[in-house]
Amino acid sequence: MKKFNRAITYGTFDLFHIGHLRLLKRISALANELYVAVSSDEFNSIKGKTCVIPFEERKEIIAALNCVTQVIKEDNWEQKISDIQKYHCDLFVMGDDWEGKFDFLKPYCEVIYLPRTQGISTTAIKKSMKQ
Ligand code: C2G
Repeated sequence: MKKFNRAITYGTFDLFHIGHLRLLKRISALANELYVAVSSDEFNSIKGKTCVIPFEERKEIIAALNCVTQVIKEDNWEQKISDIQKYHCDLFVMGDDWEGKFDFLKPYCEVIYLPRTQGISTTAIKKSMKQ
């Protein structure tokens, strides 16, 4: 048995890379199940991000991972509390570029921020694609 039953995490996961994978694998080591909320294309434009890979393909990639139990859609900033309650999550995890930003979830579940994988980012990949 792992420390937690069901973890949830949120992200765009555009141009899926080793930093995304390492985060998801580390979360799955903490919980029996891992739910991943993938940002919709519409929500990404609200986040000020333009995606290279459309939502349906980003969702398909995440859903194919052994360590992922379920993929849901992230449509807005406000859905986290209701998601955590709806899916009975006892753990919320994000990379530490979000350190402290989701502490309002602490009354509902454990909140953990894990160190990001250094040296890789979707932005860097996009830049190298342009050259
Ligand atoms: N990440 C990481 N290491 C990297 C790059 C990303 O650990 N080198 C983590 C981020 O910290 C995040 C997750 O991978 O927890 C997904 O990153 P993004 O796709 O960039 O997601 P983001 O735009 O941060 O969206 O409501 C929350 C937002 O949807 C998060």
